[in-house]
Amino acid sequence: PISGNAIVRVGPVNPTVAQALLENYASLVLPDAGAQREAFLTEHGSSIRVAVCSGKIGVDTQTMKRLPNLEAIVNFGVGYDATDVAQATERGIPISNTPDVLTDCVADTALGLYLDTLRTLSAAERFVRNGTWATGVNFPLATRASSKRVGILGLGRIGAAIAKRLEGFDCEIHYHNRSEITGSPYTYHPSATALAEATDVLIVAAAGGPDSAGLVDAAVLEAIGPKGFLINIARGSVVDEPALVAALQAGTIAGAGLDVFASEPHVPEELFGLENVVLLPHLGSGTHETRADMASLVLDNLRSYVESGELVTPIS
Ligand code: 8YV
Repeated sequence: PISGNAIVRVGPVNPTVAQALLENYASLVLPDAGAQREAFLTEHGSSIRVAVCSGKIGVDTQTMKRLPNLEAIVNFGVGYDATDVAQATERGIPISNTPDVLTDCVADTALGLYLDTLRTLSAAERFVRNGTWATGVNFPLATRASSKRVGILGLGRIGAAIAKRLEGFDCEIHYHNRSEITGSPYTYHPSATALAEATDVLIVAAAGGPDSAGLVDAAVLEAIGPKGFLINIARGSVVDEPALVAALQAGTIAGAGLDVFASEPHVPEELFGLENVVLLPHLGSGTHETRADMASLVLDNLRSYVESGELVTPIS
């Protein structure tokens, strides 16, 4: 059996999870930074066997090195790119995440951003609230959202759920993925640039991490073009953010809808004054129902590991 002082919470996690960690396990909490963190790692580092973290603050390279007897990482979130996966793999440390339970809500958010960005709904709402409409001015026309050619970058669970929703809008779905998906009804393209060239809207749904970093670069943005849009509900790291800011400022792409950023909660200030971008605070999975399901799955993984040494939803 694994006792509470062999379990550590790294970074903030969902309140239900944080409470259960304390009440059911009397687990430890890694201090955020500085001398306290150092003292904690010196005292407890070698007795820690399980770390519970989130997709935002994971078990990074240095922290993991200081936990020489770490056996498992339980991650709140489907994405685990904040954790040093390479080191975990090398040391044989399994990681669990929270797939499936958040797919619908993240896909719904993608659709919300898609409609908002093309139809400029948030800008229109500001136009009413700030009294401009009342002065007799007409709100500018937007872009049709139905019947577009949409490219999904990363056709995993979430990408497929987005595609399914877009079929309801009579969109033509194209995708690029690490490998072509046998039997997929959608059109495959061998690169992100080719996908962007063939479509009106590029939706990023790829996992974060070193393999996808900067995948949407200046060349892909150029392929999106002045009439094309970018939607990102995945990770800010997948997009070259300075290149995106430049493209939005210059109008070399028509617009973007972003739920994620390179260095959250920091959003490039240049974007605040632009009307061709919709900005959300990484709320993709943020509903009462889904967060409760994610918390349950995190606690199921922890309980199972503590009791049997097996995670319920390990990453493959
Ligand atoms: C979470 C997410 O809010 O699941 C993910 O990968 O990005 C979000 O659902 C986040 O990871 C929680 O920290």
